[in-house]
Amino acid sequence: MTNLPHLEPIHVRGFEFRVIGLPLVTPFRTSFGTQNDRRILLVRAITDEGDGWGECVSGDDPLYSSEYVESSHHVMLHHLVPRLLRNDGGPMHATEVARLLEPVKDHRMAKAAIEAAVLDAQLRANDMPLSTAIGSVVDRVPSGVSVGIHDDIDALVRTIGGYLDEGYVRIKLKIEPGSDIEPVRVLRETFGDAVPLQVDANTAYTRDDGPHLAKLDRFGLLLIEQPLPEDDVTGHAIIARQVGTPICLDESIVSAHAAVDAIERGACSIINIKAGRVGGYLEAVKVHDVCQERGIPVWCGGMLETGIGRAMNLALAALPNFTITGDVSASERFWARDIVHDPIVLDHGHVVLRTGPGTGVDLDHPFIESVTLSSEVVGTH
Ligand code: NPG
Repeated sequence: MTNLPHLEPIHVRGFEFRVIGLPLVTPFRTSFGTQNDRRILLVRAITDEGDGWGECVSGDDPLYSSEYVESSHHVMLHHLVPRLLRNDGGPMHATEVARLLEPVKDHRMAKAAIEAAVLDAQLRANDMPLSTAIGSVVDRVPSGVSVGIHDDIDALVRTIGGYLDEGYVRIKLKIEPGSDIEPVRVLRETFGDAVPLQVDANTAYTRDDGPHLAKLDRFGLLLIEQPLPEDDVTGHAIIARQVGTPICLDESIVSAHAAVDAIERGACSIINIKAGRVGGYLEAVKVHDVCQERGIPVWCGGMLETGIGRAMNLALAALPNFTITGDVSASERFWARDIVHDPIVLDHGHVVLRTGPGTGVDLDHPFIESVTLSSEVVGTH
């Protein structure tokens, strides 16, 4: 349940698209590749009532999903924005954005970023924090960290030891065939069974790998995330019957509808929610709700967001059915300098929600300008 229907509408006049480039503090390796830096498409909604900002989580390359920075930019410019500006600056609610964009197939990360910008603008105009609007129930959430694949297990142990010393309360380790059972065994041996640990395969296994993945059962992991390709929901149901560790889906869950389908087919007992992957924060709340109704716990995923996306993720992760610690780490886990003045910091293993209107973040405009690769404004002024 959101409080959004009661807000005053805004009048959207145009959008700014700004691509920035930021180096990662350390390379991040997943089963689909290694990332050293990141281009990020920021979206500014320009309204009569003031600006709002959203962040698109599309990557540089179409490796996590089919979307990437240029595809998102193109579809926003040529297909999404024209649909939103059709009513010529007439009154608009953020809750209408998804319906107006619905005829365009997929491109959920692009839609999510546009909706986030409009939502931020409308919430700021109404002086309401995102957390209040979507029904957050806590003001801080426990913080988990995602750790990339390491060739050198000693280096992996050092990395994870450092994160545990910083206070992270849960570790997620990326795995792929050839780098799975052994690193998990060494981590358990080094840090003990009490450390909350889970693994993420990012679709790197096949339907035949159930018996292999079952070898992870003895390590008491919280979950195994997305072992099979995103379109193989039935395959996940097969794996879920062969493996004792709970199966969690990420890439396969592109909407509340997909979540219900996967749950009904027995493909997962836990769901990772990422607003970008499901087409927006409002759809993410719906995914949360359908999971809650079916007794399926959820956690908040991350997509290497800057402070804008991180602040929005925190509000989402504070909903009641987010009972599993998420990838809501501090800004400095990925960025030497965030694009907001008040970066997300770790506080005794927790991260604190923003309390200001909208996303609640204060953008560091001079820094954003200095890392801008391109920018353009579309619409009327
Ligand atoms: O904490 O922001 C974060 C990163 C968490 O591992 C993480 N994200 O597959 O969930 C994932 C992975 C990812 C990152 C996927 C970037 C796609 C792009």
